[in-house]
Amino acid sequence: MLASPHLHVDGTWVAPVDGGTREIRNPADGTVIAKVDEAGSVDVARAVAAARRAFDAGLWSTRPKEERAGLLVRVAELLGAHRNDVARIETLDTGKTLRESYIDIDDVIAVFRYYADLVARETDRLIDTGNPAVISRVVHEPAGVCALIAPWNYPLLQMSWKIAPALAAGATTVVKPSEVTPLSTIALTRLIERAGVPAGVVNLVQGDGAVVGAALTGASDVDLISFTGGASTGVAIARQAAEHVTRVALELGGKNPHIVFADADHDSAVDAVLTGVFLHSGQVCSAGTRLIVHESIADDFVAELARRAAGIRVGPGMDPSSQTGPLVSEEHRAKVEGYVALGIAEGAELVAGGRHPNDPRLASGSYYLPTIFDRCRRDMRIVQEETFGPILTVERFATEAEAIALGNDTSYGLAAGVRTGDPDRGERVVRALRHGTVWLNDFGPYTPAAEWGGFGRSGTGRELGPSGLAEYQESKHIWHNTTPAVGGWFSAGPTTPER
Ligand code: TXE
Repeated sequence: MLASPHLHVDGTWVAPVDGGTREIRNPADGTVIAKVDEAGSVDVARAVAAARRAFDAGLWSTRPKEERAGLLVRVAELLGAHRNDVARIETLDTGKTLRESYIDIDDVIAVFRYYADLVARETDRLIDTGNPAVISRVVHEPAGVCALIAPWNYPLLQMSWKIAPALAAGATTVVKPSEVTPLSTIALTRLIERAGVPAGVVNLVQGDGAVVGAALTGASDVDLISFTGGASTGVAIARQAAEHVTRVALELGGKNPHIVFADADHDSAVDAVLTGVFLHSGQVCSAGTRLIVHESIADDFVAELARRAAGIRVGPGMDPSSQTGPLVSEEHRAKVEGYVALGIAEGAELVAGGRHPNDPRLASGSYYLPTIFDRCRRDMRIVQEETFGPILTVERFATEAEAIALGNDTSYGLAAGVRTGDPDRGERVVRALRHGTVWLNDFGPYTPAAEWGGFGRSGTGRELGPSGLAEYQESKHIWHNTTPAVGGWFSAGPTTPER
């Protein structure tokens, strides 16, 4: 599918020195779709050294911002020209529907264009010190060598949220996609190369987290790590980074509440709850996996959700009639099944799904039916832990204060949704929720211009928006005295009485 070799170091596609190869499977049917070269620790060291050399030589960091912006625009144009190929790759690799892959690519194009525009408009910050002889300004400089590590649920999108601002800032990078879904990142690296990025600015290594990821995040020449993935991996990376006082930005998922008040518009609320949790079979960090619904409407609301969930067409992502695809792998499906068994054991009431589809045509893929648990309690693990699968839990509330308390009762804090017909209540509740994104009468959309990231265990730092660029920059204060004169601190006579 994508010709080997698959490692990109110092502007050249190279075979691994001490790595191996991995079979990449299509989760829709288990077939092998590619054999990908994987790095060993020597390959990682070479990639980091190439990024270091490129950075220290100023190959990219010293280029005018207009030139950096121009490269990002060319990447956006190339992605547009190769939209069909890249969408196909993403669907075969992740299992998501082709329609979703097209949406991802269009979002990625928008992100490259956004950062091109943002960096082109960036100016120094002038500070009035009160001294007319001094020009004081804060300038932005690239953070240095950046290790960019992405997960498998939105491989192209999550990586682009990192690569686009890193390149805009003038940083150099070593990129590591998930070993489960490396293909679209290989394609993107080829397009960035074609767009004319200097050698050594974007280096690509493949491989598993324990070997390749850890070698990358432990490298002393890495100045910044940007990671999206599981919470326990994020903790391990932060610990490792502390050794070299490396900057770290973490996006670690969520357990996201969707609060529905009795005065919400019923049909759009049902629709939003279904889409919020079952899109991409729940493999979304901001999925609305916790329905918190007013007790007066809960029975009807849940019955309607269960009826609609049973009608969702699960199938191969390449089949246009599929509404959602398989889980990313057999291993991941086993984890999701474990959570369903746990929910039953904890006493939640299974009202939809809870099993593989019966359709024999889906038997060789890692499919799982949209699943709903009613009568859940906040102390259940199924309510507190990120299952990353198509599982909705339902809790009921009586008062607004209770809804807020439930919505904040999570160690995560990535995203939340609120549905109400009362604007005053809406404003009160969205302000009270401790989450990085809160949707009022909507669920899921984002814009490249607005920050994305989490409170609590959902991570540190922000992607997208101006903060997403600042993540890859250092601030430098330049104090310029235009009329230097003798200060006189030591040359004048004593200013205080002798002791
Ligand atoms: O993630 P990992 P996994 C959640 C979700 C899922 C769980 C585990 O709940 O079930 O995380 O998924 C690399 N040093 N999310 O196992 O292991 C790894 O190779 C450096 C939430 O896939 O965190 C991959 O490139 N790197 C999430 C990336 O980290 C390491 C999206 C993510 O892998 C490493 C996906 C190490 N020690 C899963 N170990 C979200 N926030 O959107 C692994 N990696």
